[in-house]
Amino acid sequence: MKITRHKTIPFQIANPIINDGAALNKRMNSDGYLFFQGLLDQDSILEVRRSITRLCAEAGWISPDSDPMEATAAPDVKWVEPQPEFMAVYNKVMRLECFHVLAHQPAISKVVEQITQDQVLVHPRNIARIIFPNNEKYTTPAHQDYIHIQGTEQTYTAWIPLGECPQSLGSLAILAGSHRLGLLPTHFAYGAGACGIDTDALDLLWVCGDFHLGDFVLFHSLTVHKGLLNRSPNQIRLSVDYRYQGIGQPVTKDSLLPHFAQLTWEEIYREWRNTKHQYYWTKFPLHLVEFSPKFVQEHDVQESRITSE
Ligand SMILES: O=C(O)CCC(=O)C(=O)O
Repeated sequence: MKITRHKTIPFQIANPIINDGAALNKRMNSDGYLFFQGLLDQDSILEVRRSITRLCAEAGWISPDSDPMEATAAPDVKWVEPQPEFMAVYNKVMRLECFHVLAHQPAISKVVEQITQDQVLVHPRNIARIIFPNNEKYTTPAHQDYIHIQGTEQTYTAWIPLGECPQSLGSLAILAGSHRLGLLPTHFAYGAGACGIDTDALDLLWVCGDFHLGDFVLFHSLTVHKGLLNRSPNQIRLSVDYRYQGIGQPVTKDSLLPHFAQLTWEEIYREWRNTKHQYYWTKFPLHLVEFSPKFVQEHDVQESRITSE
């Protein structure tokens, strides 16, 4: 029998168990996610927001008479990845030092270290999201990250909004406990990743909430999650998602490349002021494995249609 659940409940807050490795593990194992409030450095997040909104403003994506930090979209602008107009700005975002450095927030690594019981590898393939309002067709579909990352299932994504992000601005929802179902079948979908999962028959609850500056949600690579529709009248939702695993686990070479791999690390690093967070993964004896295209291959043809729309 098909059980359809539409009920959504609030995130369970993990701050009270932050220093209790056993409790963190227990909750990650049962729920597939951990939601933390106010742990991240606000100034570092705002620096990334300032840098990205400046690039958006230069591209004419921000309403001309507004403060770029408010991320008010210019009328009739609605680009999505991987359209060339989007990628022209996105590749500038990829060059931002502060965007990559933010992935190394100690608060995130400390949690991942307790879960993996290993030294933490921060994947360098960092992702930024620039989500225009009321673009339902391209809202991130329900999916599992594993098919895009591979290496080890024990990879964890930290999703961080670059500012206040109420549900109405299109925050992230998590299907609690869905990682315990293993890898689920996918179908083509518009929106980030282009692979969707039909969740109607899954007897699980969606959890979500309003994010405040400094909040983040960390989830397992098999945890089903989706973007909520950005229903704001004109505000762009800005967020980043970063990935973490234990250094002893396998990792694909692709996870060590820049997102979309349109730029080289050399190009990305050209104007950085500090070298501390450059090529840091090359110092570790990593267990490199190949990425298998078998999970996404069938969707590629359709994905190329998005580019030409
Ligand atoms: O921010 C989004 O819309 C998508 C984020 C996502 O899918 C992820 O963090 O894995």
